[in-house]
Amino acid sequence: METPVHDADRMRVAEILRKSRRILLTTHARPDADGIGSGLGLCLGLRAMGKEAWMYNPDDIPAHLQFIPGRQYFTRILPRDLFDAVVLCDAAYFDRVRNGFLTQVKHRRAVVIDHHDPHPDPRVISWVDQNAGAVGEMAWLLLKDLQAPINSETATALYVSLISDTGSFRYESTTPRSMRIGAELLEAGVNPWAVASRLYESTPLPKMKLVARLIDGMKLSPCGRVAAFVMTEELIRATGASEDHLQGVVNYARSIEGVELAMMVREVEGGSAVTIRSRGNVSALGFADIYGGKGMPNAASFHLGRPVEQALDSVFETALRIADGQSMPLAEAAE
Ligand SMILES: [Mn+2]
Repeated sequence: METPVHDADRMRVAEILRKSRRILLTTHARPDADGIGSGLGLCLGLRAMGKEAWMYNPDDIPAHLQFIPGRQYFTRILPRDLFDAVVLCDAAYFDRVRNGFLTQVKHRRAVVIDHHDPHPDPRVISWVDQNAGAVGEMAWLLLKDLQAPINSETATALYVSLISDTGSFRYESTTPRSMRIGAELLEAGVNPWAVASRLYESTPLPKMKLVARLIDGMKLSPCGRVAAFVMTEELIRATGASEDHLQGVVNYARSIEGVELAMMVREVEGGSAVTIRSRGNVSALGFADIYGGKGMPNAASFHLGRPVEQALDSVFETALRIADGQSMPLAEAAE
């Protein structure tokens, strides 16, 4: 549900954009589908209003997101012009774009549009809606406030943001509003299968080969609730996979029936990087916390100063204890 506070913040942001002529959109470094989709969607919508809008990020649009419309307005070179407004999408702090970003770009107003934690600094003009499944939802509402002409390209960019951050309307972040906005974006000309096939059914062959090898060599607990695999440099080389392809491979282990805690142990300099994914009552964050790691309830990570095989054995044992301790009460309660 939207609160009046959000409405006031949204109106304030809309007012700033209405008055701005040159606008620079941006998102956090190593951008994802929500940041790029909402940023380029806003960029296209604002351009349709006759404004001069650009999107900047120090990192390139990831290969699997290059199809998002509007990339002709994306730049990795920090523009030197003066902007009436700089707008950060999908992050609270401008330093997440790059260190000192706000001091490096000439601007009159700085604006944050985000759906994470409320912005701690009241002096920053921010609209934060934690109930938004994706920032693309917020961008859509904003463009409607501004009565921006919205064509199928703008709608497609926003739709990419929406289905990515809601897991195609599967995650708990999905609300009736997410689905209503999804419907409106389809009415504005989005081809849902064209987008879904680019996002979810275009896995590069090396990645598929990598996943096959990993699942084949995966360690699975007798109870079937804990799964773990080791990612070595040799395996990456042997399958021809690239860094991009490692994104999300741990989710394949979590997606196996019965698995509640999945781990990827990767060979890195000085030891192992452990990535955790969980579901149900098992907390990935609680697990990572034991090792001084960080993350979100169902996705966390930490570093361990041991070689991968040793690290795997050690975390596997801990994982079994955690899965036992945290899942049984839920299972009992369900009976
Ligand atoms: Mn997001």
